[in-house]
Amino acid sequence: MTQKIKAIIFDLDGVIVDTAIFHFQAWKKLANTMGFDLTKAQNEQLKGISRLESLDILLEIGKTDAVSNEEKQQLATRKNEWYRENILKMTPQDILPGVKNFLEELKKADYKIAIGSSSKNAGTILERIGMKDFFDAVVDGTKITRSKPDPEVFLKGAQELNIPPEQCLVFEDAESGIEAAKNAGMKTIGVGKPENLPKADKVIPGFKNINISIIENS
Ligand code: B16
Ligand code: MG
Repeated sequence: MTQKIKAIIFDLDGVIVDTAIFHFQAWKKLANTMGFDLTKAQNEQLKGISRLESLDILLEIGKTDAVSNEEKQQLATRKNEWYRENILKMTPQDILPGVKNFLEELKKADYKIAIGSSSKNAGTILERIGMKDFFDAVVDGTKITRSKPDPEVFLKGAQELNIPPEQCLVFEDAESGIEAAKNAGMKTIGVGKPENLPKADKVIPGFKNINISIIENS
């Protein structure tokens, strides 16, 4: 018998806010300074992955090897500074369309809600968009040691909510995040284009016109 969903865990970048575009712009700028380009399709590989692991993938894309650990730290810091210039300008207006309504509906219906993000900047973003105290739990890149597709971030979320993983459903915009949720034994709904999220149980383009019947029918 399928278990009744009691908790919903949201990825942050690309689901609640469109920071995925800021990550892309900053990685592209870094690639350009090293003499190569990063396409939107290649950028899909970086979504949901930690900063340093993303850098390794970027260096592979640019066929740039022999970079010392110290240089890697400097490159990652440079990317993060560019990225932060954009997120520091964010306001509550940057919450993606339909998201706030959907979250409020979930709260009214007594679902537990959490954030499960790989980002070390999640706290800053939640503060900027006025949602720091909105969620029942926030698990981000500062609380985990293994990045998606490892299930750690979502298992910690379920644990903090005190709900078994099989009663959790995850919204994710990255294939690595869908895999992480599946590895945690959770149901998944992808946010984005179906071709980028082949392993998701279901895919929606965003939260505009979406209501909680999508959970009840999962
Ligand atoms: P930071 P999410 C992820 O956030 C992003 O998708 C990914 O592109 C980024 O590299 C990662 O966070 C680490 O972010 O550099 O801010 O620590 O999608 O899991 O909310
Ligand atoms: Mg994401």
